[in-house]
Amino acid sequence: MKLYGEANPAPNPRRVRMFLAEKGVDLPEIRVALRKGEHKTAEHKARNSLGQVPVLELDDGQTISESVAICRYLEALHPTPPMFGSCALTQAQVDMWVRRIEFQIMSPVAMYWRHAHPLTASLLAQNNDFGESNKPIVGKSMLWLDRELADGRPWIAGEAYGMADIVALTTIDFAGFIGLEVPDEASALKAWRDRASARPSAAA
Ligand SMILES: N[C@@H](CCC(=O)N[C@@H](CS)C(=O)NCC(=O)O)C(=O)O
Repeated sequence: MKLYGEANPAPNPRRVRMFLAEKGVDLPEIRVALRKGEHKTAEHKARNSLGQVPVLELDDGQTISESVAICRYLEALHPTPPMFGSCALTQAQVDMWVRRIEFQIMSPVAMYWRHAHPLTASLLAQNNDFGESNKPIVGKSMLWLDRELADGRPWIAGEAYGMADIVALTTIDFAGFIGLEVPDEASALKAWRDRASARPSAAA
């Protein structure tokens, strides 16, 4: 089994590396240079028709795309420690939070990145006004997550660190890289980020 990914700050391949680090599982990763367009070659599109990373390639050549789906597959192979919840309730809570982070924070971050950031300007016809319009949405969503975390729970989906924390940390770190910082007043979110960043897996 091997991964196709890209170096940080690319957030989606980092999710899988962090997940593997939490599990203590080692997998080779082949880097697909996004800046050189290697993800849009026929060779990579044969692995993922959307031309994106990460991709997990199984020993028989089958491939799985989408970072959360890859982690789900790896969770089934390596169930301990559980990263997608350990009972019906916590499993649903992890799913709920993964989807919330993706829709509420990752989507506007991605739209800002694609449509307003100079590093993507040569890759598509940007709509700068639309891109910029996502900036306040990201701030508002981060403040929403901060209010959620102000109840004192240690991790996003509750008592256990898991996939929702990985999706959130990779998203928030990437947002910072492109200039969308966590608002100063978001003290619970910043405290959560410090806890999550202190785990060895954050270095992945
Ligand atoms: N929903 C996908 C998103 C994958 C994605 O957007 N990956 C980025 C790198 S972090 C990429 O390949 N971007 C190039 C592109 O979309 O053309 C996942 O979770 O894996």
